[in-house]
Amino acid sequence: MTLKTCCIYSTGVFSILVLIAGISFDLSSVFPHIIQALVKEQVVLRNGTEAFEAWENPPAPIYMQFYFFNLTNPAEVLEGDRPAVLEIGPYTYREFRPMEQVSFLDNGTKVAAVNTKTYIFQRDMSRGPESDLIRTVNVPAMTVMTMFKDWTVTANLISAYMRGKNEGLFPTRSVGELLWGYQDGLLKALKVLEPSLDDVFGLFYKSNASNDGDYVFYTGRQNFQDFARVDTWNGSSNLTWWSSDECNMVNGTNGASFHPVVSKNERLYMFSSDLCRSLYAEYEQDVSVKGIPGFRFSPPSQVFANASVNPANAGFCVPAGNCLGSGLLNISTCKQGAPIIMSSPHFYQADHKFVDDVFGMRPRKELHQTAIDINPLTGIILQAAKRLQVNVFVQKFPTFSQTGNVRTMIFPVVYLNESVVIDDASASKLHSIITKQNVVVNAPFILIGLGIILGVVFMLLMCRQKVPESTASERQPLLMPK
Ligand SMILES: *[C@@H]1O[C@H](CO)[C@@H](O)[C@H](O)[C@H]1NC(C)=O
Ligand SMILES: *[C@@H]1O[C@H](CO)[C@@H](O)[C@H](O)[C@H]1NC(C)=O
Ligand SMILES: *[C@@H]1O[C@H](CO)[C@@H](O)[C@H](O)[C@H]1NC(C)=O
Ligand SMILES: *[C@@H]1O[C@H](CO)[C@@H](O)[C@H](O)[C@H]1NC(C)=O
Ligand SMILES: *[C@@H]1O[C@H](CO)[C@@H](O)[C@H](O)[C@H]1NC(C)=O
Ligand SMILES: *[C@@H]1O[C@H](CO)[C@@H](O)[C@H](O)[C@H]1NC(C)=O
Ligand SMILES: *[C@@H]1O[C@H](CO)[C@@H](O)[C@H](O)[C@H]1NC(C)=O
Ligand SMILES: CC(=O)N[C@H]1CO[C@H](CO)[C@@H](O)[C@@H]1O
Repeated sequence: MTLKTCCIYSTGVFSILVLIAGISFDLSSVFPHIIQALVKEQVVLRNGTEAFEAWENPPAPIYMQFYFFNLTNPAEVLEGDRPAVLEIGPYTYREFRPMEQVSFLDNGTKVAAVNTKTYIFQRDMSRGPESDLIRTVNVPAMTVMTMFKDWTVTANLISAYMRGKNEGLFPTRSVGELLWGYQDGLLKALKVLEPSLDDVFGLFYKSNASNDGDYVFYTGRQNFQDFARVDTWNGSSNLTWWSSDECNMVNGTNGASFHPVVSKNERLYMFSSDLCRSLYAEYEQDVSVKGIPGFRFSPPSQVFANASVNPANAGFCVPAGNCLGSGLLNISTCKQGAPIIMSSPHFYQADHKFVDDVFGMRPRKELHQTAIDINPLTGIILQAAKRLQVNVFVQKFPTFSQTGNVRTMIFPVVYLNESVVIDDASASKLHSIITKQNVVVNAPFILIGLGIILGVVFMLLMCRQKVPESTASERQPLLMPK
């Protein structure tokens, strides 16, 4: 055998080996397992890892945007008409939420921290200044009236005081006051009787530059699925109900960086203290954010359905048996008795009667749903928007003339959109990771392709070798009998 034929035969053998290797790698999915192992290696909160840095100081800017509903027909509403509202916004704040007082516990399997949030007003991303005036329902008055409605004597005194001060049901207040707090005259007067009372009211009063308590997170060292999951909050480990945390958590993951490797049929659990409960989101569609592929997850409508549609929600009828319609959540107990009802913006996914009750509600999926887009290969959050609306349960109290002839309704005050989009630096880093992973994931197919090409080369070489040999030595047509 010449060197040349030897080469040709090794090509053939090699092509078969490469083919076998490619097919067996593909069948055993060894490369995806290697990637999983690499991800596991990365997904741990340890001083120095990138995951730790991103967790400690989320690199992408988070924005909190508020949209108010300005009431245009207060006099008619007091007469019993439907309210007509105009959406006014956005008023945008940049949200900073670093982890502070970080210390590792239990040999690095857990980490304790507080999450301090600061909101900085962004005038250039807002419709107007924080001094813009909004006409909406008087929440402190509504709260006080709800509390004292059955105490005729006290109610009469309070009602007389309000008449004296000319306090109505629908005053105007500035955006800044409504969000971050103002001293309320009625609460101040009541404080004389009850010194422990706080006379400042604001929807996000005390939320700025403060933390909401002590957290202990899992670092993911023991089990990477536990990465950044909350173990305890203020010493309590019962985090699915009544615990409070201002932010959204994906299975306890605080905010927006990582959810280890996601599949389409998975449920993502989110905890929201604004709702005092946890929600889940399900796969909805494929998306692309800054050129990176992702899965969009959003809460299905059953999450918000009333107890007769989804019996699992019976626990959210408070007091027991007292169910509001679909899409509403009574969080009065969370808010010191203020008659606050949460919903999706514009009552998206809620019973249509709430939309019909207020002129100016236009629910739209793209604008008003909560959604989170996750890159499935890495679990990194590409984009997220948490959207919630704050409403007040308004009703007529015979003991308070201030309520006039107002109809019983869910009155929308403001909705928020807390959103984040992956920053460009992280996006380009992610791009190259995904490219590399694609190469690795496709390695078996590349091997199979290579095997086929080598096989073809081998066959061509075999044919070329045979033809010249026979013509040269015998000088006879190939298939002629001798
Ligand atoms: C992480 O390491 C840096 C530098 O070594 C140190 O200053 C910092 O305190 C460490 N952080 C924690 C939470 O241990
Ligand atoms: C702490 O972790 C290290 C490395 O993971 C291990 O070798 C050591 O035994 C652990 N110590 C305890 C007390 O668990
Ligand atoms: C929040 O607090 C920071 C610093 O304490 C301050 O600069 C900022 O203006 C405050 N934001 C609001 C909305 O009050
Ligand atoms: C909201 O309505 C009030 C009363 O009609 C008006 O004075 C105010 O300018 C409106 N606010 C905005 C931001 O348009
Ligand atoms: C909301 O819950 C509170 C406290 O449980 C209750 O007193 C109130 O009646 C409820 N509101 C509505 C509108 O059901
Ligand atoms: C629950 O929702 C369904 C559908 O929206 C509605 O027909 C039903 O009346 C609601 N039940 C209650 C108790 O609100
Ligand atoms: C937040 O949602 C609102 C509508 O709900 C939308 O108009 C706005 O553009 C969103 N903000 C960001 C930063 O995506
Ligand atoms: C992926 C994952 O860990 N999912 C868990 C999220 O939390 C809920 C309950 O809080 C669990 O049931 C899920 O298994």
